Amino acid sequence: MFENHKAPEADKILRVMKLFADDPRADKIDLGVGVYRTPEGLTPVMGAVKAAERRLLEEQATKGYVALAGDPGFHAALRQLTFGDSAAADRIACLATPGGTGAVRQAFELLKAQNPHVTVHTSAPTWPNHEAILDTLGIRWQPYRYYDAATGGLDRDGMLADLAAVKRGDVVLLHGCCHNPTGADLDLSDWQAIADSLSRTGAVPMVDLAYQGFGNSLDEDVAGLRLLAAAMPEMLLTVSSSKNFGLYRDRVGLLLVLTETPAITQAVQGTLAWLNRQSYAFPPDHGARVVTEILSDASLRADWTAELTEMRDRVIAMREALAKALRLETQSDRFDYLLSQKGMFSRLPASEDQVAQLRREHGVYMIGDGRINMAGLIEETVRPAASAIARVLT
Ligand code: PLP
Ligand code: TYF
Repeated sequence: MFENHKAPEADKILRVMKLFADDPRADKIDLGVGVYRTPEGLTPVMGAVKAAERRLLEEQATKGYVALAGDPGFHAALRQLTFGDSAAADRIACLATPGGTGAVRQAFELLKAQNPHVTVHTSAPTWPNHEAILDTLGIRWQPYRYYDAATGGLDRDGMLADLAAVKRGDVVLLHGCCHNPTGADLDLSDWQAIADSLSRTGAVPMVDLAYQGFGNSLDEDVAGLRLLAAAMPEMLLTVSSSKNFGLYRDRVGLLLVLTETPAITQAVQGTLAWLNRQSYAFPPDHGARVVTEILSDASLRADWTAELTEMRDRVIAMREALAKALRLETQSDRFDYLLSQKGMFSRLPASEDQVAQLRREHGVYMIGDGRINMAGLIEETVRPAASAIARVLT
């Protein structure tokens, strides 16, 4: 049966990961896949995670099944961390999923079950998996203007013009913070303008949140989505705990669906449980329980917040150091836009060929669209990275 089998094209981010691993050069620099790294180049298990795991090891009495939608304690903990008090809990249905990607997949499955003809509007550009999963499900998607390469910021007028034309019942996909792949974020006045626009058109927002705490702070990074939740009758939110809890491989994610009434929420909750049941039945629980333990215990939570702050500060320091080094290398302010961007990512104005040249001639690895991950830098590599970028891009 598999004689003529053809595999789909590899994920372009994971492809860079493989190329980097296969490069024997000792001075290679990995600005590719979006994971946090310490100055030692490690993606560590966070201290609070280790402590919570030790507790679980000692105290957990059963590994029995929990519930199709996951642990209600986990729902409540992440609901509070993200939405805060911006919307009543009895209007929010929740589904634990394997990672943020699982939440995105189940969100799109829900949209398709609700309306097979729905159109999802995605930022240009967006995380490639958004488009890949939409294509896999046969859901129509349409990019709206978002990134302005000339300024490194938001194309506000273009975005609002495109969003003004979306249809009632369409879905507008937004990044909660630390936009992947550009780092160009919405400020509160942009979020307000989007809320006003959605209220006029009757389109529904879906927010994907994978980097809470990596932008400005845990609360500031969700101020925009909280504004939306307070203003909108309906909204979807997908959350990943991969980055801010460092739980990548444990696969911890949550889909939250805000509806108009508690009765509708209960009906949607039933559909969410069904989506898990017909995919893999029960979602993974270990990482979710670690998150719940950390968020519910004052001391673990304080340790976690402090470590996350350290991670964010390191990413910001590398961003600032790279911008400064590029100023020196290019004798220009051409790359100062990096300073206004948030989170681990920024986008360089590099063609596919220039990206390949940086990789081949300088051992500097980034995604084909010019996306770089600031967490891949350390003090010692900032200058060589900047020098290579300046040489190839000028
Ligand atoms: N959404 C965005 C925008 C991301 O960058 C990521 C990657 O981390 C995810 C969702 C989901 O990640 P994961 O499935 O590893 O939790
Ligand atoms: O954008 C990134 O690099 C991260 C990690 O299929 C990632 O979000 C990359 C590709 C993928 C899943 C996660």
